[in-house]
Amino acid sequence: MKQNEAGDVIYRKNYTAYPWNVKHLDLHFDIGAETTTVHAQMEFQQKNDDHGPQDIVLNGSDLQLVSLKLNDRILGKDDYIVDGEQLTIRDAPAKSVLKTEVLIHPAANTALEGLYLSGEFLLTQCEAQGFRKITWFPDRPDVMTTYRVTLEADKSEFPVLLSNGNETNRGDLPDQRHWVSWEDPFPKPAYLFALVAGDLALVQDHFTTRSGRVVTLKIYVEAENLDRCEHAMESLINAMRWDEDRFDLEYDLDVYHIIATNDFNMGAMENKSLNIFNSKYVLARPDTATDVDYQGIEGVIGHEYFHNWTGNRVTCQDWFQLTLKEGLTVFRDEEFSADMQSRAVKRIQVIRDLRIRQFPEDDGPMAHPIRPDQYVEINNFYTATVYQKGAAIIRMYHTLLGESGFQKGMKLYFARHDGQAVSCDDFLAAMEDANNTSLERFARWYSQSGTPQVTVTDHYDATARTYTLTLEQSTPRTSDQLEKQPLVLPFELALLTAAGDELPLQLEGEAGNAATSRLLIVEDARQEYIFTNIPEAPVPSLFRDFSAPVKIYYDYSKQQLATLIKHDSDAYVRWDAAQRMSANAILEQCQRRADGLVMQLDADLVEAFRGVLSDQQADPALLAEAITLPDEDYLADQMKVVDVDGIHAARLFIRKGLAVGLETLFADHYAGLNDGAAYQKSALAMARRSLKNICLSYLLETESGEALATSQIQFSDNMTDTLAAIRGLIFIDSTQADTALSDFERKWIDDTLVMDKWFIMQAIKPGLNTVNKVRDLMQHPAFSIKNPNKVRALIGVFAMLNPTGFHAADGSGYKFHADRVIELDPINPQIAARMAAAFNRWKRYDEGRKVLMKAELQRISSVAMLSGDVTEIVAKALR
Ligand code: 7MF
Ligand code: ZN
Repeated sequence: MKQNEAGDVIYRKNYTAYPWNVKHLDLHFDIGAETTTVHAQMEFQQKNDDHGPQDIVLNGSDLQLVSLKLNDRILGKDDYIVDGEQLTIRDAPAKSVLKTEVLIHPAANTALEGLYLSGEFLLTQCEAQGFRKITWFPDRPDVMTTYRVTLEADKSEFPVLLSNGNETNRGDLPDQRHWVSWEDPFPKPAYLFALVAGDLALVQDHFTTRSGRVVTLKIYVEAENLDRCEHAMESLINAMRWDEDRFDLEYDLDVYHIIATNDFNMGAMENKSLNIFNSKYVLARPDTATDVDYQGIEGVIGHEYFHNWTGNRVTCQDWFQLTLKEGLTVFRDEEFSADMQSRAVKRIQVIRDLRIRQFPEDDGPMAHPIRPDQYVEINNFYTATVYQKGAAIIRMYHTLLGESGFQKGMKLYFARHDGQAVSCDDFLAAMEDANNTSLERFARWYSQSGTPQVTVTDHYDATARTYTLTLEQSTPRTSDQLEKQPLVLPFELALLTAAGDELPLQLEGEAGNAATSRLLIVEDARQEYIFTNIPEAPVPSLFRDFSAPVKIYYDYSKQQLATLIKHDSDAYVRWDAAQRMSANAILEQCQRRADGLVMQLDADLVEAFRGVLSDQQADPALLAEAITLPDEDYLADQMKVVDVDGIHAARLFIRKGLAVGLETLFADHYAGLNDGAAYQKSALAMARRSLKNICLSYLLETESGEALATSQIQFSDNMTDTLAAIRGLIFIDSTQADTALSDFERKWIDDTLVMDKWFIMQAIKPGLNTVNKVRDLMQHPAFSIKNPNKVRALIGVFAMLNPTGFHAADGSGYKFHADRVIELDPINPQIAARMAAAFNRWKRYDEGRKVLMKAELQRISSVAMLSGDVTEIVAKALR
């Protein structure tokens, strides 16, 4: 059952190459939901045949072995050893053909790794180490080979039989059976293998590549979803065109398949020419999916498509290098989304996500560098650090080298490594060599964990007209690493006058430099910059576009923040200034509340928001971002000891104050945006809906809101507006909320993706009663603990996005959640481990909550037969 039953620690430094080449792999599947028979034939060739016969070591998990043959000789008990998940074949000759036959049981596979059943069809998930649940094989990414796959099955039960590459042949068999064979010409690691077998419907289109290759694009879904594939197809075509335009990369096969499944542990998977997607990231219709869903689909379709070059053509030497493909591919999908929608809005969303999800990881028990040095269970290392911080570090190469330097580096990377399994060092070397530069110090970003803190202080000398800016960087020690070094920080800077004009930035000793925004490179722990000819004490606009993933400390006055909010040309700085001002106001009130004082509304904040909302020129989506208050977890991160209820109450107080103070403005915006126009998918229409719905959420804090929300539900022709209004009613505890929820339920009861939203709305409701609601909802017919989307929607959302519910002082939320982790562990250890991580930051809470959370962690850890996945998370949390 368990991934790594021994719980062994695996170290990056122990990497050794596999001693054999695998020349080819032939697979034959006799498909059945209960039992599938897998025949494999693989040709081994010693890399170094000087020393005669050698052992062949293969990986396997939960396989029922039928037979083993080496060079056509049946192997007996003395010819091989099975030890846990390893099969060792003794003394194999330098050239050896191994034939294996095993039985596997897809319908019994609830872990959703390997071959498993989803509804009526079978499919696979092999990353990172799922192939070993299909057949014996060296299941490591540096063993690459070509695959020929034959699938045989009942024709009516499994009319569609898919695998990687091109279809080469098919035929009928006796007893209403048939077969199809596939050949993938590109050598690939086992984690990119996939098969799909079942009765699926098809939407088809095509894309002609720049060099004239006509690629057939096929999206396979369950028949009832055929009318929800249009956006995914459009996104795929956009992604293919974008990768040609921006990265000069073309698709390399004649077919591209996407399969949507309701049962998937993660977002999607880039299997060569046979991507498998969580249906959440494929299926959309305006009445079933929100604008955020539409954007998510575009991003994930792009992400998986971009892996074809960054991940598949060039893959990872070992799993420690995961960020080589993931950080780079996230960077690429971020850029794709930025080019498709509004760059500034996308950038802000990425930055917010990094701060909310990755910064806490760096500050908790799971802290690790983007390239970890050790792990117990690799599935636990598909983290915000590897992905989001990894992408932020790729973005810094881009900032340092510029678009053309970066693209030169990419070109060299592919020229050197196409068809290879490589390391992060190889990527860095390609960037260095293509740009004739050294990135030796920059490389520390790969090995150092933790979020650097940059403290900025300044001094204006009115007589000398000089402005001195001092940056001090340090990275606090993390749970995995005590010693930290200074890092290379790209530092984009401008200086604004009080009137909001950018000043020319001339450093002391420099000849005339008229640039008003400059990229400086910070390398040392302390660095000082003296600017000359500065006519007044300026407002520093720091780390523009978030040029380095750091925490920035500068003691901005309210007035300085107001200047940035009003005038800065950098959207991130403007947004960040608004966030700072809001966060300061909320945290101040939180403190007053803790001191037993009445909370007070900050008039400057109201004025700043009034200014933002009065900007007629701004992109409505940017306005929406600017007036969204920092979320409770982000605020919690700013406190020494988290005051769960205080943050909630103070944030609500400020929200309400803004709503009342700016009611006319919100109402005017709302009225203007709520223009009765029919739904449109355009970026502008989405931007307008986002601002409209933020305005509605404020108006719900006033008398007028309830009626607006009720009418919005009634007249809505899209899920974005419907959901925003119902969520709002639930949030204010309106008497209309129950009706809205039950109407919604009646309408969508048979639609599993939409019902996820119904669960989320209820699980996220603040307050002490929600734990009981969530417990009841687990009995709802649309809920299943075996379905990861359902688990995330109800259990995950409650534990991770509902602080006042989860952290109820009596421990009821903790106990409920620990029970769920224990219940999930034998069903799906990967998902159980993700859920267990909700306790990771227990040490940041007050004594009472700490004791309660620790006790739950201990209760989980004492469960017999606990999976390696959960054991690793819980053990680290308790350390
Ligand atoms: C966009 O990375 C960003 C991240 C692994 C599974 C998809 O392509 C993937 C797979 C996990 C977590 C996040 C993502 C993926 C996985 C993902 C998807 C889209 N190789 Br685990
Ligand atoms: Zn990926």
